[in-house]
Amino acid sequence: MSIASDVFTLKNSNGVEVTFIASGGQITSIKVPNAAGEFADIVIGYDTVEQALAGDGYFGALCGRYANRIVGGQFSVDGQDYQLDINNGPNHLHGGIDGFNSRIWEVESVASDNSSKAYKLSLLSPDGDQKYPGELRIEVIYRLTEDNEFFIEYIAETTKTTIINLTSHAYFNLKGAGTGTIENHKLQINASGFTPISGEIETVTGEIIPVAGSAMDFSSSKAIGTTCNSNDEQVKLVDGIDHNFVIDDYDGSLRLAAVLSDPVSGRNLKVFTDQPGIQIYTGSHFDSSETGKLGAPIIKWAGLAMETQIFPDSPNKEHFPNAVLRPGETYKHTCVYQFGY
Ligand code: FUC
Repeated sequence: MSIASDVFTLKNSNGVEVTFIASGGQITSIKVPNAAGEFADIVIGYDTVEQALAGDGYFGALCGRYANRIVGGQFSVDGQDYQLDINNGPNHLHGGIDGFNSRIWEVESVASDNSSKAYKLSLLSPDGDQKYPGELRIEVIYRLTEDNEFFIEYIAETTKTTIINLTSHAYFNLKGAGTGTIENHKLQINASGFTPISGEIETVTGEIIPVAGSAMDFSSSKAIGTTCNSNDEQVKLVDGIDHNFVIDDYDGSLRLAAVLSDPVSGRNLKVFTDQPGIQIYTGSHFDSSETGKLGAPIIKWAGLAMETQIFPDSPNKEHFPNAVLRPGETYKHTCVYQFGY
């Protein structure tokens, strides 16, 4: 049996190291080199496990049952209405007040070949858990390869028709956690559309609009600060970026979704996924009130979350990708973070 504070480490022969804890499967550090062989911890968070257990709760965590927002916490499946917790303004966010991000996941080492080291994280979510229908069995594989790729592979099955959308919530700062903001980081997203939000409902309106010509245009690599510091209406609503991008050419296969790079350290990060969307979040709610790694305050825009997922509020938007999972089906989701320089 795992306990919340159990710490696990994946390390490859290049010295790349991913550390996580059983609580929320929270990734507590990722150490990667740059071209000069200098290593940095590129995920924001805390210096100690004790702080991680008492802290924010979403840093590096597995989120579910439905990552992101569901308007009013309401949805229906098979003619049955459900009311979930409201824990974020008027909406349900990341599974509500008792999200998977703070559950104790059962962690075991799993057999792997020479080029890949892996752990399996399991969670049994009973029927009615978080007020969702169906008993949900979830397995997540964390796997680090010799090519400096960190795989997150999810599978889940249910006993009753339900909805599901799992994600991982690490915030990256490629210069190193605690060294400043990500304003100078460059971002490129393979998305020609995004799902705009409304200030009134505090999440997506249901529209999908082109990024072309707007502050959300990351079709070519661009400094994140250009967008965060702009007067764009969508940016002003959330003091930065907190938007779902519609990844081009979605067909369920694994493909490149985004590339983040830091001109100062020379490090970069490629995100691959088989999911239709990616929530890009600049950590706009951090207000320096918490002390993070290197003893530095966790400041606004300290890191960038790139959460591969189905779209926000898909259960209430018929034209959005399907988030329904039925008995006998298997939910599958792969996200790969590849570290380079
Ligand atoms: C992200 C954002 C939110 C939120 C949360 C912790 O997924 O969409 O706005 O603050 O993470």
